[in-house]
Amino acid sequence: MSKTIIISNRLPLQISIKKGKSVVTPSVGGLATGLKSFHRDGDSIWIGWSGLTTEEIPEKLLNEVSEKAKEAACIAVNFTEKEIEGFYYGFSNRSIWPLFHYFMEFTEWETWHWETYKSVNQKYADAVIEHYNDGDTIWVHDYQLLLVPNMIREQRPNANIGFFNHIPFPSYEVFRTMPWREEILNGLLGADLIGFHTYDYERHFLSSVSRILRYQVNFNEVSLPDRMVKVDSFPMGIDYKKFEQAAIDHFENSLENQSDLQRRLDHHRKGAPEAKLILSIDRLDYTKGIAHRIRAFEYFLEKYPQYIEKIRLVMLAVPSRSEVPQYQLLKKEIDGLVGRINGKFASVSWTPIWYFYRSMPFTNLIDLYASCDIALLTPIRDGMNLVAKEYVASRKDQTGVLILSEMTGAAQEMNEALLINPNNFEQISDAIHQAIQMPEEEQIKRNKILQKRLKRYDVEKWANDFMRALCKTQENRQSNKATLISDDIKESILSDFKKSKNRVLFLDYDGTLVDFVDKPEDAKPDGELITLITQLANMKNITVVLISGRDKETLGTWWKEVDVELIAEHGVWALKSNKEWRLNENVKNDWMESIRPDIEAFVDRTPGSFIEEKNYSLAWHYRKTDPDLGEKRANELSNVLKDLISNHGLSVLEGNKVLEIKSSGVNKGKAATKFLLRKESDFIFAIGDDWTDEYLFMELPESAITVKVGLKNTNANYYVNNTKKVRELLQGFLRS
Ligand code: GDG
Repeated sequence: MSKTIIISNRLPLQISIKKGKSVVTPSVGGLATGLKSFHRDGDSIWIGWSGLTTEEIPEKLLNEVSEKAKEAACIAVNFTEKEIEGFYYGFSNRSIWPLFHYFMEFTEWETWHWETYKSVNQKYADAVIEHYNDGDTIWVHDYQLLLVPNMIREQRPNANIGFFNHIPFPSYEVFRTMPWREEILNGLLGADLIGFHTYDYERHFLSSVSRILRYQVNFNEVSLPDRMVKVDSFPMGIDYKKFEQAAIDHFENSLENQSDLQRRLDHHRKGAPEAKLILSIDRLDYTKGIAHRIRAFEYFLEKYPQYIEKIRLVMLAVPSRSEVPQYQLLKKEIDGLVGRINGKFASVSWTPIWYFYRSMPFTNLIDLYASCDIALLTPIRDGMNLVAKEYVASRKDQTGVLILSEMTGAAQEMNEALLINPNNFEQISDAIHQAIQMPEEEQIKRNKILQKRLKRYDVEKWANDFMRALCKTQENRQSNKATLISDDIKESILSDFKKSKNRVLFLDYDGTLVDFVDKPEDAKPDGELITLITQLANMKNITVVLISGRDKETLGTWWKEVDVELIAEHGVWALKSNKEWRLNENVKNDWMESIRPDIEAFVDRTPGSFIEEKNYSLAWHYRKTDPDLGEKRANELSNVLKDLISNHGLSVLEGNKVLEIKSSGVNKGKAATKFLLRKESDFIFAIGDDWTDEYLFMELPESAITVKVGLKNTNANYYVNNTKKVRELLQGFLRS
């Protein structure tokens, strides 16, 4: 039976060695907390690091550790201290984490960190392959494993792979500063589906893909030469029922079962029934805006001194990544700030901040959520922020006010919270004031709406939505009309070729025999191609026709020495072997003078674009422009041209990053049909990559073998992935 393989940097459990024995505890953190229920309830295995380095696990306990992991359907991957230093504390947390959260000043680029990141990603991918069976679904998580999707794809080309990024994806302007940006994007594009928390992250990712790799992006799909990759947003939810139930249990708890923390919280409340508790919970991380929060709280106490002794900030900061220098500095800064403010405002019976630097058991977390009147969460950047959702879900009587930074992914779905800019202390202190003053009915009204949404879109729904979308990408792949030329299909084509007496091959040039380049004049045929086409053309009973949109001069010069027939400018001109060019169609070019200035106006306004002038057509190329601007201008120009050409018998052909204006009724399909009228044929083969070749595929007789280059919607029967495969296929004819 097929299963799901979840893979993340850390397993949802933490293994430690105590008194010569391995001890398993659940791990804390957004991802582990969120996915635990999906893993527990479904048929899945989870691959990740146990938290112990190979040096830390005594030889005799190695088996025990992996057995304990297996009991929880987990596969522990082991790494050395050095690997963890370079991969985790290094590239993941000193390069990607700060960059993706817009802390460019903290970003370090160390080559050995990057090299270790690559090799550790490869180890993760290999661990997946070891446990993978055909039909399994693979779900890769988070920024530590950005290269894994493609590393799996290389070994299992047909696998169904999803990737979810739990942190923000930065804007192109920030992302482009990364030295290994192409590798990172290509690594991710190994997936069939890439998910983000918000539409903004999705948009930033797509923009980087189209600008850096220059792949075509249509809405939320990236067209790779051989596959489509879907990109979408799936805002992660929480295990709502778990928090709701925990809050109910909390209030039903008898006095003697209460935790010490709860007793202290209750004691505080009894002593000052009017006083308010403000809660904040995060990992101690510079992205979470903890220092800002403390300063804003100080500002609040100064601006609203009437609340001195009547309010308290309960701050839980969970130790995190303490090996990274920035985190050590942050810890010092927070300790200093808390000390200073407590020193400044405290009285004998009151301290403004209760500060816990530790991780707490789940029940204590609920004690805090249930007892605090306000949650103050002020991240400077945060992919989602689950604490905000958990606080609201734990408010059994629906009172409580959430103050939330608008820089969190959660803010986009939690409009009923008081949204603040974490850099604006004035606004934060006013929001605290507003929260204190907010009537209970209003609190309930807001939380009711929030709870309803959180309950509906919980973590289970999130995971199922993602999985459903991932399955859909697989179905789409299978329903693509054209069939990939497999070895068997290739054999059958070659056998038909062998049996036939009059073979005609129609070969498109750009994007088919050669790859696209920035300037069309640079795409000259290379030596290998010339040899290949010459040998083909010299075979018996064969006519090779190069059929292209290029002008006749260029084609004529490039192929002068080879015995092929040429069809140029989409069918305007034809050249029989070594003879004179003749006009294939009765076309005019007197319209060019009047239309050129309008296209020139677009060239001036669109840097990187240019006009190619052919004998009977004008082409506007925009491959080198900014991709978004290019598409926008192409739409605009296409509209302008429609009006201009209406009375000239012209049409606009939309090719691959080019708009071409030429006489209507001239196309490769018509030209090929004309050619076949004068030529006997019992084997017709046509291959091409863009829209102009679709005319060819549509007009050729049904018995023709038509092949598209790249996986796009097509009228061809078959497809191959790239120009390399085209050449391999043509080599096959030579050997037949
Ligand atoms: C990353 C992204 C994104 C915290 N302290 C304790 C504890 N926790 C639990 C909370 C919550 C989780 O850890 C923290 O999740 P966040 O979402 O707030 O933040 P990150 O760890 O930075 O997570 C984040 C998330 O991934 C999911 O995609 O939202 O933006 O940065 O569930 O309850 N749990 C216990 N004791 C603690 O002391 N038991």
